[in-house]
Amino acid sequence: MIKLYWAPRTRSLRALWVLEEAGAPYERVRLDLSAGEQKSAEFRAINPMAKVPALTDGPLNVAESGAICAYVAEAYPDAELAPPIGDPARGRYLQWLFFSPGCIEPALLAKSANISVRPESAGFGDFDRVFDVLENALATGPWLLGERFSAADVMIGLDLHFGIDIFKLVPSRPALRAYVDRCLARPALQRAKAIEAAGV
Ligand SMILES: N[C@@H](CCC(=O)N[C@@H](CS)C(=O)NCC(=O)O)C(=O)O
Repeated sequence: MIKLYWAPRTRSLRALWVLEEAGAPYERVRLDLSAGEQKSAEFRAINPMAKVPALTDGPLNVAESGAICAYVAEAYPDAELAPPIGDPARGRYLQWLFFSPGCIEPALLAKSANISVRPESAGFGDFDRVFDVLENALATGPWLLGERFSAADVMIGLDLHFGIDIFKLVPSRPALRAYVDRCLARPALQRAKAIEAAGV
């Protein structure tokens, strides 16, 4: 059975949400980050980066929230969280899955740290371009792949929720706001948030 190593108010919410969407049976192991439990030798054997989330599934270890979303989507195909190999929608699915750590996170980091970078050198181009591209992708919606919800929405939906609602770094454009609200209305995300609030 999957064992999820997690902590509240972290990127673990992505893993909780995707597991809840998949309907996967899983056990949670909460780490106390302030006590440094993520730095134990036992946990570093699972994630050498000493960060949550990470999961084990029998002998398999996987860390990085994007990789966890991809793994869960493929391990539970009946939940239809990823277009299968051979489906043309898989191209965009993979693109959006990688867009979160590859473009959105660095754009948010650069903005919050007030770092300016040459758009030609920065993988994300520039901050406005990232959110213009997302706004355009969501113009037809309701999800990044149109009518199909996918694990990429877990990554990007939470990036936008945090970027707009929590860190207030991303301007709340109507298409982005409506998309975040659709994500927040999903029962699986509500269950994940309830787990986070309960802390167990
Ligand atoms: N790229 C990683 C980032 C994971 C990450 O930064 N986790 C933070 C919480 S959001 C953490 O574990 N921090 C504790 C520490 O670094 O000691 C992912 O997407 O999973």
